Amino acid sequence: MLIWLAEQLSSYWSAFHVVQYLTFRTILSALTALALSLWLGPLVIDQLSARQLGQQVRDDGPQSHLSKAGTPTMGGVLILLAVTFATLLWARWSNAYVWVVLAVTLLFGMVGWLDDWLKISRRNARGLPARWKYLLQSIGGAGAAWWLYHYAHVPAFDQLLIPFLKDVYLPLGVGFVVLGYFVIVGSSNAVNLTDGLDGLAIMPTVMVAAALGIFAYLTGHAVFSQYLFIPYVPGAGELAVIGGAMVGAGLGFLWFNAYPAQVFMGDVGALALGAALGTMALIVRQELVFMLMSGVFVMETVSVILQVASFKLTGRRIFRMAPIHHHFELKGWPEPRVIVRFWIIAFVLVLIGLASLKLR
Ligand code: 57M
Repeated sequence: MLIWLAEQLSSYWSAFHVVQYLTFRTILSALTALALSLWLGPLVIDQLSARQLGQQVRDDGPQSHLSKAGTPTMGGVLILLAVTFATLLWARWSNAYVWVVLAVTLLFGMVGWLDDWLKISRRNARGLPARWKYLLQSIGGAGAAWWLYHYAHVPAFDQLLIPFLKDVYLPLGVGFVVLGYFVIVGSSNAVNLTDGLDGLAIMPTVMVAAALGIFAYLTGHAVFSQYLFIPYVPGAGELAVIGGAMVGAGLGFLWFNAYPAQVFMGDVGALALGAALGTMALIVRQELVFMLMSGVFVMETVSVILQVASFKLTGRRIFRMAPIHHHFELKGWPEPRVIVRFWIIAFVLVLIGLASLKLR
């Protein structure tokens, strides 16, 4: 919105031209979202507490979690408010990719909100029935992928880029829609599974969002994309503004979610953020690099799949408890140690993902 205003004002004062620069708007988007979430955080937490929107904690989990019962949840509302506001303020409204990412984020946020609300109002840990949750997520994921496939008349949307190799692509065709569905829905659920310790999901989300913002900037730039041998997707650069907003809002949320957490994000935050990352990764055509950078989310998901499969097939557990962060807790690691070590893993993976820009 402000870019439109600045364009009108720049004929009076040329300094307003600076607002046209994507890097400038990305930084301001991050700072706006950060300031907003820090400012609104205490208000939202107070409101959630006043309405008794506190977490129900399952009694079959690690004992250390029982004391977390009643911590306000649905703090993801704060993240979504900050991301949406900062994006609308600093992004170009004429860019369709921005609207797709925002729409997917808010749709998955609504699914999560419904789930959280049912859990809290019924005062038990079971919310929206799984089949409804997956149906709504599937409509959102497949719808977004289908729209992108038809809207983006860019050759890169027919190809899966293989990282670390020069000019190696797998043909996708309409398979893009299937891939897109799995990336969006998978990423949404993976972040949700990871969100089980204070700050565990939000910090890797911030790191991956920052990296995808960099990919978006380069992918939307005709010269840089050609120089780096990455796909050129006109208009994708604008997603850097959303990436910036996610970084700012995520750090603002972490301020309150840091151990010992004053608020949890709830499904409204986790499902939305995961879907947003997946959609951005699709548009910048970096699905495999995204999976690598999201290694912590992937590891958490794989631990659940292995645990469930092993338990069903052999009656034995591989981990003391899945997702894997519970395994380490039950081994006696203090919660902050698990969290920070997982952050370090995420950081290293994001660096390797960024290195794929040059190593090929
Ligand atoms: C939701 N929710 C947290 C909070 C957060 C298939 C199965 C593996 C699914 C899995 C599951 O339900 N996962 C998704 C995880 C919950 O946090 C809420 O949920 C939101 C995110 N969706 O924002 O609102 C609890 O996590 C803790 N927490 C923090 N800090 C945070 O910042 O400490 C969350 C955020 C909170 C709080 O304690 O109450 C959760 O873990 O429930 N199920 C499981 O994770 C369960 N695992 C399991 O059943 N494992 C079995 C299976 C796989 C065979 C096994 O290993 O044997 C465990 N979860 C819990 N207790 N809580 C087991 C028992």
